[in-house]
Amino acid sequence: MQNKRILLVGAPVDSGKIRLGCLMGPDAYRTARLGSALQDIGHDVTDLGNVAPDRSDVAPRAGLNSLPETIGWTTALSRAAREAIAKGLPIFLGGDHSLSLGTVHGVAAHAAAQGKPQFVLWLDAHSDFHTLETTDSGNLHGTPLGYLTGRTGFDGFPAVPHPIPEENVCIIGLRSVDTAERKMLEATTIRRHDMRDIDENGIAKPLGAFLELVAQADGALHVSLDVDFLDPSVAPAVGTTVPGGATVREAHLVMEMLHDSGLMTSMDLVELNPMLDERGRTAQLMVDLAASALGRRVFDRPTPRGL
Ligand code: 4U7
Ligand code: MN
Ligand code: MN
Ligand code: MN
Repeated sequence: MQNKRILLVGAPVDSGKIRLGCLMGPDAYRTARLGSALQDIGHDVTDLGNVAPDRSDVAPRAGLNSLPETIGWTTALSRAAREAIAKGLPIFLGGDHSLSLGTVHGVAAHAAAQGKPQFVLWLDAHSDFHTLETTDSGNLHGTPLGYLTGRTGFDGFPAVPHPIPEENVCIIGLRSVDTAERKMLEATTIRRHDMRDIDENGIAKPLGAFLELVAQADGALHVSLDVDFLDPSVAPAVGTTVPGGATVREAHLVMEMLHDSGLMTSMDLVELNPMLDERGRTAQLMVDLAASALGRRVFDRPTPRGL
């Protein structure tokens, strides 16, 4: 049996893009019984409820959607993340991906205080590497990796005293990268594996190599799982679907390897929009993936009950 202390932290952030619905994500995960799934494999689970955004007096900016609101979420979630990670392994229940502006900011501060290097695994169809200056859509869920790696162009946001070193970031699942992001990304040492790379080489090798680096550095590892990492045929409940994503088994294998490594110290589940789901199947898949990441094995997945 496992016995980690797991904290569920609701982050009903919906300010990172135009289409609404991600604010229902935390309750969809609760309804799909994330807490008891983790208890069933032996963990001590505490649901801390939902975080509320700080008030922000930053002025709105033309071309950027909900900038003040997103800054208010960033400061509140950074604080909540620092508090939660001091007690155990937080799982942040999104909410759109702009929540990672705050959660990773917070966990990185905790790692720095402990003298540990922070690593980030970004499972996503997109690179989310825009700045406030380069985004065309104005949707801030497309910016967290730019912010967290310390790029300039985030006026109004809290400073990033502990930027994630580029070589400590690994993105897997890429298949939709804007021109501005590609140009910036190509000038970095961020590790990136697009779906063609996964098709040719499988998902285990690049992930295993990254986990090896984390282990050698004795680092902290934050995992940010965007629903659109998955193929839309198995995970329809997301606004930014891109065909050609990870299969159910590829995603589970990532989670199983994360568990075996024992390295994951925090996790985001992001971009679930329950308004777009089909009978809860995407919420359920995300819950099953989180359970795999925390130790549920493929041969002891329960037959669904209560249908
Ligand atoms: B997600 C996009 F233009 N790049 O900037 C943008 F394609 O958190 C999409 O990964 C961003 O879902 C997707 O708006 C953000 C777009
Ligand atoms: Mn994303
Ligand atoms: Mn995405
Ligand atoms: Mn764009």
